[in-house]
Amino acid sequence: NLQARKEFQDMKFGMFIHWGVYSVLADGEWVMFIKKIQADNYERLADFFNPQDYDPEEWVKLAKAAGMKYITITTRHHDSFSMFDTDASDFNIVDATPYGKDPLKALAEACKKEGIKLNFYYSLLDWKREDYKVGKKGDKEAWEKYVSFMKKQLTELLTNYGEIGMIWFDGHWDQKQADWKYNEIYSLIHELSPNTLIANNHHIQPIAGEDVQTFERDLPGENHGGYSDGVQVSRLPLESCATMAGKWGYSIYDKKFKSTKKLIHFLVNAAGKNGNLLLNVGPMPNGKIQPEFVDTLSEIGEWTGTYGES
Ligand code: FUL
Repeated sequence: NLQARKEFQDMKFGMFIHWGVYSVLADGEWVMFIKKIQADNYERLADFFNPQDYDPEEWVKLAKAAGMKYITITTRHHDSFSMFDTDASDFNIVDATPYGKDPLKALAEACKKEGIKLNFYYSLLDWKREDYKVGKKGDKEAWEKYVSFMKKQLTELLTNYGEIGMIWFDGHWDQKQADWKYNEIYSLIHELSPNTLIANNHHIQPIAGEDVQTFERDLPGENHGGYSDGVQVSRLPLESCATMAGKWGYSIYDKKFKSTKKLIHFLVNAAGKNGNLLLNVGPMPNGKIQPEFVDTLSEIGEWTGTYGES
């Protein structure tokens, strides 16, 4: 969809949001893997996830004031926890937490109201599901089951939240040889929602059906993040994603805050390559964005307000 691609390319600056049940442990979004937490123990975290101070309107206004035009939020990360109302898995924020509400619904409404595009991050890799675990060892039936689980969730995500700008896949690199059935998955997305773009953080050359080429912690054509080795810049719209400190998910240990100046340079350098910058925040388990990020985003907003196009 050329028009939607062009609109995306013109947006230049977006907010990435990594928020999930891992936020409760305040040690980044990889905590389950790094600390080797067993699935049944990890499940208990859901009991403590109650983001009572979550106010999506506040997030959207913060993004807007920073000069951002879109938001890309994690709907389900590698830990398998769904941040939305889903019939495909019980391990989700509505059924498994005291909060019991769908934060994406409220975010979609706030975005619509404020004229901000909403995109969904979706993990291909799953650390918890049996069908993924068994499937990746070669059990075709289990793999088939996992793929249909993903299709079911993607169908929900593309039918229950209004028009979604993009599905942003991640985790391909866990199973480079696997048959991810991109043909089927991408056609499903295009059928359900012709204007929804597809990006995949697979760290390889774009595959048929993709609309945007994404670079993790990198400017297009560079390999500072170590994920883009040998990846050539394509003719698709480009997007770089970056953190404001070190981790993507909220961490109380992560104090390597990047300066406003550094982040503005990154934005300008990305724009200079006609790419977008997707700058990440990892909200706290109570639903608030930490003050350091709020301050830096406000300062970036002063700059974009002066030098950016409105
Ligand atoms: C990576 C993931 O493993 C990180 O947790 C994060 O989501 C980043 C944007 O992509 O591949």
